[in-house]
Amino acid sequence: MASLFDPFQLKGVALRNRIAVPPMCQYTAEDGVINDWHQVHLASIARGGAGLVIVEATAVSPEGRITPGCAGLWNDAQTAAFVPVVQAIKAAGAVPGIQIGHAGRKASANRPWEGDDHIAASDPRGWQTIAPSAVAYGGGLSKLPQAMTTQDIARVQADFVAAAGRALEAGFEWLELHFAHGYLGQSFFSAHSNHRDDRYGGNLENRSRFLLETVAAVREVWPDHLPLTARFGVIEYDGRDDETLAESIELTKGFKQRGLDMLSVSVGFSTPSANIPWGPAFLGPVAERVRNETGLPVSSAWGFGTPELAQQAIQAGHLDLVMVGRAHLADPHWPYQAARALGVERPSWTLPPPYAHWLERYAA
Ligand code: 8OZ
Repeated sequence: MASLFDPFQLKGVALRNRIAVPPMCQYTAEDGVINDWHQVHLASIARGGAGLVIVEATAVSPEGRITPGCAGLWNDAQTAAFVPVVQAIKAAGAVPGIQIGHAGRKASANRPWEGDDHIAASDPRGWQTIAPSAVAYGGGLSKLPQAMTTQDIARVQADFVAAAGRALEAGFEWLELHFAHGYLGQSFFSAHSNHRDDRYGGNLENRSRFLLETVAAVREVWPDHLPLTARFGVIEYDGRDDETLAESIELTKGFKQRGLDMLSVSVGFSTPSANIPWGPAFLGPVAERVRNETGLPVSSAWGFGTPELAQQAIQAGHLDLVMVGRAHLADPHWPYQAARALGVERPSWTLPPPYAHWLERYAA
């Protein structure tokens, strides 16, 4: 039986264990350039022992940012600022990953602690949003996006490819495409947000087209030996779950054919009226079904943040990799503490010799 603390190999990349840190937006970049805070945040978490640390949702273009404080990867200054972060994550023994994305109709928002709503049209901090169709999300995110032309679609796909190239240049070894949470990729797939009547909307094949083309285009520039993954909301909890899940599984098969290496299974967040059954490890069985029906390795997040739940998700075969996010913010040494709680002896992967020396020499 596999354990949370077993190594995990995907393509040419070896993780020291099956604990991964998912992207967690800090909303504190300036003009998309990350800073000392991101360095401290990511380096300290990497030091704690996770196998993989994925940098927050990073926009492929200025209008793709969720908030004005989101990280970006469309220019040289942004690329250069990631280099020391990559180096720190590697020095701490973890694999450096990054999530690239475009927020679509959910872009141009205030930071969560400053309203979490759309920035008013009259505010110079905001911008025109774009989406498959001119349909607003609703609630506090009520700005009407501009429907994308096919030229806009080609341009955003080229932005994804360019950002992937920049991620490689910065030294990242794991690339995740953000196709979840009601952002641009998800919104092409979901009929809640995609009302197009051209080849990018309508039936499953057309609603999948933007995502599949983007995966194929990024795979062309992202080296074959490095993992390419996507985070995708396979289910909405909007009362149409059987159909959505069946369609998501078809889409995932298409991802696999185009060279995607793993799916990070999440919720769609395409409608504010969803009724999500939040609870411990609630996505575990959903992820297992996606893996069983597609043959693609899976990870997931949301509610796996106790040692027992994380270990159980691996041992039960629900997940290949467990994403532990918020628990790492509360305790950057979560893997070390989890190993102790589960009785895993001498987790050398998290105790470099100087730490082992100090912790063991004067043991009480
Ligand atoms: C969960 C729920 C809503 C938004 C992301 C900032 O996915 C998010 C997010 C996560 O990047």
